[in-house]
Amino acid sequence: MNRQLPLTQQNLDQLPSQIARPTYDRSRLTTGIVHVGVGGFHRAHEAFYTDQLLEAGGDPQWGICGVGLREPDRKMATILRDQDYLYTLIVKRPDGGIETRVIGSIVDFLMGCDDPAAVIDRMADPATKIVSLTITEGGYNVDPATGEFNASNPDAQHDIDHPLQPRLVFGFMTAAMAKRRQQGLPAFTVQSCDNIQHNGDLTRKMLIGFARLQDPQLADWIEQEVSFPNAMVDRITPVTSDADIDFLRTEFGLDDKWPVACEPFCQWVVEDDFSAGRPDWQDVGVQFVPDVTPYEKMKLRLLNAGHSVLGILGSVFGHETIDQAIDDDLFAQYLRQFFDREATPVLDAVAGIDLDEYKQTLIERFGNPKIRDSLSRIRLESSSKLPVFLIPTIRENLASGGSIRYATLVLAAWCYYSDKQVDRHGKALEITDGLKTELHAAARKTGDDPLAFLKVQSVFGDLAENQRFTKTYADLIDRIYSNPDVTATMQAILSDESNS
Ligand code: CS2
Repeated sequence: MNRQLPLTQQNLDQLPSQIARPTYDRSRLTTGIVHVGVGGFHRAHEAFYTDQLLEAGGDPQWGICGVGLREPDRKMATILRDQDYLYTLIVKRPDGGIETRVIGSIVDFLMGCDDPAAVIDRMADPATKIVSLTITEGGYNVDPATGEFNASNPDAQHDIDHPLQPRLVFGFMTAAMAKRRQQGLPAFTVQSCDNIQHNGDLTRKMLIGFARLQDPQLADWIEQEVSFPNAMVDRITPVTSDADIDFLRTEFGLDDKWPVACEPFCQWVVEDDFSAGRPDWQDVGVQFVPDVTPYEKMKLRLLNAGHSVLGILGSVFGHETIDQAIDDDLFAQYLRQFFDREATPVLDAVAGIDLDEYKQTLIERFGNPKIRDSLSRIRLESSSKLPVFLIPTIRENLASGGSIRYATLVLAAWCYYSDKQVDRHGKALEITDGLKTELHAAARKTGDDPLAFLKVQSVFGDLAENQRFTKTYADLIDRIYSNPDVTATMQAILSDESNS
């Protein structure tokens, strides 16, 4: 197809009928939600649910204003603005079936680094009821030593000195809260959509921690007035590929500069604690529960940890994608054993959920061959992910006397690739991680001291003081360094365990 139709509001009517599109009147939408961190995940999840709701006749006050705080967000801002904030969601089923829908729930986009006042004003606007966040595990600015807000971050210092030109999301939200308080407006709800246990509680701690450094009275006000619902979020959303863009061009003649692809599965379990009201998301499948703890733990310790197991071991082996790794019988078996022997024994029961079935579903989701979720995405920012996804399982098994070898091998393989930066064939494996320099420097010393990598305190804490752990870890380091084909060690662990 030669003629390419640019994705804009005006062109929506001309799209081929196979592409679903908003039939609600987007010009009536106002922005009740300000979302910081508009990446693939937000666009496949919160914006998707909100679009579904608007399509079902939901209240038009719940349009979304996207916010980017930094220069790397500019590409998204520019593309969305050029496309009237529209983008295509490409849902890929494992059987090859594809559903496409243009999502219309985002109606504006602001860049904090260009115009901080515009972002603060939007958050402080009486129409704004929720500020939601996808700022990644590392974006919460936690001091690893104390678990408190990391005040030594230079950006935090900058924000304390320049309250109206903040850089961190906490500076923006604090400035907006100050304005609301001054004007006698109620607080907005702060809703974290990141993969962190008790993401709402952590956001509360960090926001109040920051506000207290700036204005203790305001911090008290936030403490009393703001709600921070905890939530479990889930939808596998790989990085958009050129093939996704080409697919829309060749199949439909649609020119969308940044669509988003995802799996059919989608889940959002949220504590119903919204001080300023919320969309009727329950009408489109969002689950509201009094306590999200068991759901989030189950997801982080099985799905996300499962990704890390396949992602890190698979990378060192030379696999490229999650489906390729799970298609390899040894990896599938190893993952299942990790789930059953290490992750599950330290999970709480989840009312209404059969864990066996959940694990089986995960294996099917990981196996979706159309998603092609790259291991390089899974490896991103491992230093923020593993302390949330995998290390707690090791700690709890150390405490209970449970098995730790499956998970510990992942840490040893992580050390190997942080040191060598190649897979077992010598092919480069890049490290994209806020702690890259520290990780590499520590891992490089492994030859002299097998436990050197564990000195990265912000990741491992005091794990290096546990003898059962260090013994297991040192043994696995020894094996991987003498034979970087991790499958030999995976095989050995599997057969040892089946004999035990
Ligand atoms: C992944 C997650 O980044 C990761 O390591 O495990 O992005 C995962 O795909 C999502 O949490 C799925 O909901």
